[in-house]
Parts: sequence; structure tokens; C-alpha cells
Amino acid sequence: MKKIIFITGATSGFGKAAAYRFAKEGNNLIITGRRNDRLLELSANLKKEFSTEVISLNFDVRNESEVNTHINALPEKWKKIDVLVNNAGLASGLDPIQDGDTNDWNKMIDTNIKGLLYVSNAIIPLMKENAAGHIINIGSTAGKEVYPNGNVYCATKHAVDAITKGMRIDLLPLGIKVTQIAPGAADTEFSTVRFHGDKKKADQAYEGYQPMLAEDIAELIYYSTTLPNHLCINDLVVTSLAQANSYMIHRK
Ligand code: NDP
Ligand code: 8X3
Repeated sequence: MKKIIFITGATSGFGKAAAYRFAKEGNNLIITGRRNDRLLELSANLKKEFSTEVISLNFDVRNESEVNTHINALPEKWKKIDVLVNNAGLASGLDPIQDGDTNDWNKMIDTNIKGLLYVSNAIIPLMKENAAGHIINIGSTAGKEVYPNGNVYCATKHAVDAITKGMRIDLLPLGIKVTQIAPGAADTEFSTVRFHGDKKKADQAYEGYQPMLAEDIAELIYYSTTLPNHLCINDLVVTSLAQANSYMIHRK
């Protein structure tokens, strides 16, 4: 049966790969992000390749009123959202706390924590009305253990871990599933963003081992939505074979 899948941060990495994975199964998609050119291109490609229906919403998850305006303006039939993938997020900087840049900190806190909350806050009432739904929060191994210089990024992903647990408790009576997927290192635009566009530094993050790919995580996001209704994956921590936890990567 066709579902409506709402994905934040679909212009790149996990979100884009997840959009393809869900479209391949014939689902309808609401894709979001700040880079509208990429949203329009993705939307056209998905429609052409999979004959699926797609709505693209161009907003910054940090802007609460933009989030609410776009979601409230969805056509009625698109408000029956089956799956929300809270994926939009970033790391900005990798510095010891004493050298940290408060612009980086604000960006990460506002996007990874507050953005996820704003989007959830706009969509949970719709799921409540339908007495069904599945929220998938993209956490990280950085939300399980802190690594050197990870300080604020790790804090935001620990917050995602806690918010996910809180959502699962509070949404229990409403029949809404809540899943966290917590990946280790995956080769996306994540590191380029973390190092403020320095591609050389970004590439070093993936040197000497086989990192995960966006498609690996997309497969797990999709898989978590395919279980019978009485089953819910609560927390799925996944790394490449070369990674043991958030700070141990075996490089050749
Ligand atoms: P990418 O940089 O490839 O993608 C990030 C996505 O988030 C983009 O689509 C971007 O869209 C969107 N985004 C960022 N900021 C905002 C914002 N303020 N408003 C709306 N959208 C935003 O990285 P990944 O795919 O790797 O990251 C996706 C998620 O996975 C993040 O939450 C990240 O923390 C997490 N993660 C990543 C890991 C990795 O190693 N790659 C491992 C574990 C977790 P746009 O710029 O167009 O707005
Ligand atoms: C992103 C992966 O290893 O930079 O969450 O924390 S890592």
C-alpha cells in the first residue's frame, strides 16, 4: 500500500537516498530542505523514474514559523503522513571546547535539536488525528559516546537520543511508533559541511577504511517501516565493519 513519507534534509546524503528507496517501492513523498534547486531536481527525477507523487517544501528547519506554515499548507490528502524521517542535521566544526565557535554551536543546536522538535511538533497532531504514524529520528553513534572535539555535536545527538526515548513514552497511547537510527561514519556531504567546505579535510575522515554509504542507511530507514504493525525498532546503532563505536575506527 502506498504511504506518505515526509523526509527532512532530502537534498543530500541519507535523506536523498531514503527518498529514492521509498519511491522505488511506490510511496508518495514530501521532501524538504533549504536548497530549492536540488529539491526541484530530485522531485522531477523521482516522478520520472518511479511515477510517484512528490511535494517539495523549501524551508529551514530552524525557522519555526516557516516549518508550521509549510506543513499547515499541505493539501488535505497529504496531511495523512505515515512516516516522518527527522534527518536534517549537521556538524559544524571539530574543535576542542575551549576553541569552539558559538556560531557553529548555535547552528548545530538550532538544527539538530530545535529543528527536529519544530517539525515533530507540526506533524504529531496530524498523526494523532490519524491515530497512526511512525517517526524515525536520525541520531548518531555520537549520541551514544562523546569523542574528542565532538563536544557540542555529540551533545545534540545525545539530545536526539533522549528526545526519541521521550517521544516513544509519550506517544505510546497514540499508537505512533518511534525509532532512532544511530549511524557511525558514512560518506556523505556531512564532513564537507563539518569542515566548512574544506574537501581535503573532509576526505581524510574516510581514509583508510570502508565507511558506510548513504544507501546503507536508506535501506535501514526503509526496513524499519516494513515490520508488522505490532513491532517497532526502538534503537538501531549501525557502523561499518571498521568502526567499533563513536571514537574507534580501524584505519589501514
Ligand atoms: P548531508 O550533509 O549529506 O545532508 C544533510 C541534509 O540536512 C541536507 O539535505 C541539508 O539540506 C539538510 N539540512 C541541514 N541543515 C538544515 C536546515 N537548517 N534546514 C533544513 N535542512 C537542513 O549529511 P548526512 O546525510 O550525512 O546527514 C543526515 C543526518 O544524519 C544528520 O542529522 C547527521 O547529523 C546524521 N548523521 C550523519 C552521519 C554521517 O557520518 N554522515 C552519521 C550519523 C548521523 P540543505 O542544506 O539543502 O538544507
Ligand atoms: C556523524 C558521524 O562519526 O562524525 O554523526 O560522529 S561522526
